[in-house]
Amino acid sequence: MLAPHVNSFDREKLLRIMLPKIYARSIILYVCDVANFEASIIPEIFAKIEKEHHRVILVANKIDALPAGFKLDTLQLWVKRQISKHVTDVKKLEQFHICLTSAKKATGVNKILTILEKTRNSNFMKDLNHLPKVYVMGTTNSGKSTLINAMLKAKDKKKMNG
Ligand SMILES: Nc1nc2c(ncn2[C@@H]2O[C@H](COP(=O)(O)OP(=O)(O)O)[C@@H](O)[C@H]2O)c(=O)[nH]1
Ligand SMILES: [Mg+2]
Repeated sequence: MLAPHVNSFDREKLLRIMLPKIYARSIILYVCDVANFEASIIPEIFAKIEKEHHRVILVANKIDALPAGFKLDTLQLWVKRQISKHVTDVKKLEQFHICLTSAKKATGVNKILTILEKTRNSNFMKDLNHLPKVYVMGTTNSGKSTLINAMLKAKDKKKMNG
């Protein structure tokens, strides 16, 4: 969505146009590149998430690119700590699910589908007067397109297996 080289004027303008269009009580799939985590965070989006009622699936993508033997438990904790730097109210961390994925190798994708399904059927999304909205966000090259394709494939596979 936003490349790091987008100059600040364009960036502000883009965010100003785009952020108000997000429906309240939505699901936000926020895709980060684990190898470039800090640069994958768009603070304005985090501020928006915190102000409104959304559920966030923080996707820490490209785990296949980590050095062999990297402990995923440790990574999960590390990601949580990084997010906590970007929210002012720690209680808001409860809105976040953290999913470690490799969109390229389709690792961790089923967990996202399960969370999406549970959230869609939960009280959180009850009585909406529009279809539930899911937004896929993240900086350029974090893997959004690859993830969407992997999710569609995994969903087809699930359907075929009944
Ligand atoms: N190693 C690795 N590369 C990935 C992964 N997901 C995406 N990529 C690569 O990252 C680049 C950007 O991916 P893309 O889905 O186009 O990102 P987008 O700009 O967010 O839509 C492409 O070269 C992808 O092949 C992943 O899980 N692991
Ligand atoms: Mg893309």
